[in-house]
Amino acid sequence: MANETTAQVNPSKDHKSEFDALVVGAGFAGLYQLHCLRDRLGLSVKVLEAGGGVGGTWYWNRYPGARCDSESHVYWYTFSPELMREWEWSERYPGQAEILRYLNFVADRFDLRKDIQLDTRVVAATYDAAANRWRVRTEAGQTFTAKFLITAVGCLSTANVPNIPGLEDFAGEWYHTGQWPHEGVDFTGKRVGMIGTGSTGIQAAPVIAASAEHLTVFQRTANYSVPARNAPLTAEFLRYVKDNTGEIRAITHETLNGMGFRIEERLAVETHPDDRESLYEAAWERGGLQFRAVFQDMLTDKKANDTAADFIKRKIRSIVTDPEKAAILSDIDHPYAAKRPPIDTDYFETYNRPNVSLVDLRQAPIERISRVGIRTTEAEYPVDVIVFATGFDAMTGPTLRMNISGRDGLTLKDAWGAGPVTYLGLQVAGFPNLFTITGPGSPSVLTNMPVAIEQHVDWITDCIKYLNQKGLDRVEARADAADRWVAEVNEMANKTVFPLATHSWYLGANIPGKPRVFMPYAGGMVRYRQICAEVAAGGYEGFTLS
Ligand code: NA7
Repeated sequence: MANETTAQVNPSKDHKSEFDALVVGAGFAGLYQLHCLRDRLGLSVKVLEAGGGVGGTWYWNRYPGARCDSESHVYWYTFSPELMREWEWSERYPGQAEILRYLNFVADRFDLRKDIQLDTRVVAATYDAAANRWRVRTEAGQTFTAKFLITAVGCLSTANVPNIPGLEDFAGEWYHTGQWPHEGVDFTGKRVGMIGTGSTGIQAAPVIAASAEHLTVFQRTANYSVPARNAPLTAEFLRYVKDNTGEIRAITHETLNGMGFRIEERLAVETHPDDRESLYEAAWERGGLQFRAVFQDMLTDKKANDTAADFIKRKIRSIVTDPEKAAILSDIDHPYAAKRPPIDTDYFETYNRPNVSLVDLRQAPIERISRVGIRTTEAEYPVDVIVFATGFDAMTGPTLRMNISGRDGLTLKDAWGAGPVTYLGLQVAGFPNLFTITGPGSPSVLTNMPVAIEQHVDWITDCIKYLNQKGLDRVEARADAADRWVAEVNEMANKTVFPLATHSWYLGANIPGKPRVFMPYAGGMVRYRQICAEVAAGGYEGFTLS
């Protein structure tokens, strides 16, 4: 997709290399962190960004149908009421191009570009204890140093192209959805094979099918999806947003996961089946992630969850006319929302098109990619284009690939060898003055991300301000505090149905060899925000300050 907002000048290739703080990544997190440290604390800050433009996730994920699952009036920054009034969304869910325009608007509005260096991938970061500075090296061989290093690299930014034998021999084109060509891909007259039915594949399939000669979807794990019911926003709703910026921000701070809706108090297990059905039906019609809000116990009680799962499976079978396809699509092996729940526009309906077929990889796994297509243990499917909608090395991947070494030569890779160990998802013991925005152990991917990001950035900003005010130079998570936090993360996860989806990327299970640890904090944003605030109010309890 050609996008005028990405043709950017790169004004920041100057020679200064020493800063108070380095921020890696210029998506939602990096942009706001730059604004806070530079404009509120007066620090010298440089943002290093691998992409050719700002926007993070929304710079890279340009696949057909790419759209946010959070509703637009809560998927933005809320730190500035003026900014909320100046920007106007066009649809209930913002599309990729519109979010990218928004982030570019923010970069201009707060004059951020001059401190962002684009096309700059960080390949190493080493803590120099004697100097108390982080030394950061880029792919091009530039070095920078700073007292504080802040990773704003996102949770889903390391593309996972599965290691399927034969890809190098494939005669056609192939793409990963998270590294989509800016000029777009023309599917006209092409036979397309798409691997993956997560949120991405579910968004992409209907759009690809509309222009391709034929689309074959390769499904390993059947997935739930609820209609998004996307639509243009009315003038009345836009007026409501402009008039209620404070209330909108307040709601996202009060809800479990920073969304714009509250989860109902009622329990599925105590609701009469007829009433339950009506409530689910109404939620299906309303559409969106809000489906999860129908009952309080949906994610904590398997029996309650079963009622939602059963409803959606019946919906799938009622939409998809071919009984064989319907059976494959509705044969879902995990609780609803235990893996990230997608929302869609005409996903299941797409299987009723004559040019769409479905391959059940559970029955016959992919064996290899041949010169002409995708070969399973049962058949070969000739294709001209392969789309890998195969997700990401989530949560730890983007941070680990920066080759971070802390105190006494401890590498992050070793520190996280058995799975990520963090304190509050914000810091790692052994890595002084390193902050990880929406790191593993924080609510991150279980929330509406901008809300989690603003909370982290504000907390980090306050922490650095505190150090400066007290004449302190160093903050480091204590190992015992981190261990206690990991126990809390596990305890919260075990109160939910999340761990029952044993193959989810929340657990790292999509990446061969990755430790299986439930990575995000499932205790909810409200509880998490309160814990973080108490830690700060208590003089940064659990951290060593020196
Ligand atoms: P996901 O949710 O990780 O989905 C990836 C899909 O690709 C999923 O269906 C996987 O099946 C499938 N997959 C992955 N590797 C393979 C191999 N080797 N063979 C066949 N199928 C495979 O990624 P998305 O990009 O859809 O979504 C990521 C997040 O972005 C999303 O949750 C939102 O938060 C935004 P599996 O289920 O592992 O069997």
